[in-house]
Amino acid sequence: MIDLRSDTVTWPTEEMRLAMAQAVVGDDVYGEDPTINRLEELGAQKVGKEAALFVPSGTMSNLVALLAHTRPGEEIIVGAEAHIYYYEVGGLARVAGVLPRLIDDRDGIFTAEAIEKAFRPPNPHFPETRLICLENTHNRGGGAITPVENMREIYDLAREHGLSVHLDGARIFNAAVATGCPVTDFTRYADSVTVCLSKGLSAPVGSLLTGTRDFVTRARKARKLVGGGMRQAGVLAAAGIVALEKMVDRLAEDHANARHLAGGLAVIPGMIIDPRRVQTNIVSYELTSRITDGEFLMRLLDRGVLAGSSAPQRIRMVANRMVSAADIEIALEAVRAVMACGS
Ligand code: TLP
Repeated sequence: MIDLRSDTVTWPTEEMRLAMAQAVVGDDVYGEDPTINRLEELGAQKVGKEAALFVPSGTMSNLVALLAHTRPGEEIIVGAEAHIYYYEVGGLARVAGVLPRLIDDRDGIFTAEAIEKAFRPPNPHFPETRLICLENTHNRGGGAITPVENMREIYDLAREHGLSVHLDGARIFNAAVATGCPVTDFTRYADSVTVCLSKGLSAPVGSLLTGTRDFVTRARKARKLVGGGMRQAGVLAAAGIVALEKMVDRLAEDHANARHLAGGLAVIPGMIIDPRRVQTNIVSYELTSRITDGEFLMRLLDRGVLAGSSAPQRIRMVANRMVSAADIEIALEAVRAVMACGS
């Protein structure tokens, strides 16, 4: 099976499994798991922040960030297509109790101009705006990268207005590898950053929430509140250390495979895709022929290829370590065959 549904499908490497088996552990709620402590130090250092917190998932990392930055009833500025708003079960409203003020992030790129328009003047009718949430790379925006320059402008704007910035950097290492910029060029323009270890970096579980020491202390308490205080989770953190140390540079292979896939798809009739917009590992395209997304996915599955749909007639394929360049050719052949008999 060629699994292009997500980069979350990646299995841990042999080196990760070995590190997991040998991990020295302790009770992390007491702060006594040496492997988690090492991962948190390493993560903070890689992202250029004072501290980091190991959490089970990207969703929990973002939720804990909201809990640590805001109080119930406050407002956050967030993209209408952002993972925090779109895919996190409404945790922002249900658990953090914040009000989302939505901006248009359809193309996956944030600008200071769009964010500034969302600001409201002081007025007794309005909630207090506290936080700007960004996502880089942008999942529903097809893996788009918000350039460092935009991040800087948004951060300056946030500072001017006394707001904080949270970056959902689930795939921030993809942005760094694709642009050739150090990851800290992006992360310096956010007060807190979520980094996922279990996507392209192939760890089986886990994310890091990074920020100042003070912020991470508050986040640690919020993590406990939502049940994310793990005990001997050093067995998981061990894989995360391998992910950060060994798996970042190879993301370039996923990007090359995604580009190749996009180029191949662009010449197949019945779909709209602009390969120039494929900057990282996510390939998103629209079916314009009669075949529905559901039928398309089912027929691809019959040919041994798994993909996903992110909206009606919109297909998502994500290059990942489990899929080789040769597999991409096979996937393209399968798409050609499905479109030839299905359009
Ligand atoms: N994204 C998943 C699905 O939830 C859609 C995927 O397959 O891409 N931020 C971003 C930008 C993400 O893409 C995801 C996962 C998360 C946060 C949440 O991470 P997890 O799955 O660890 O909770």
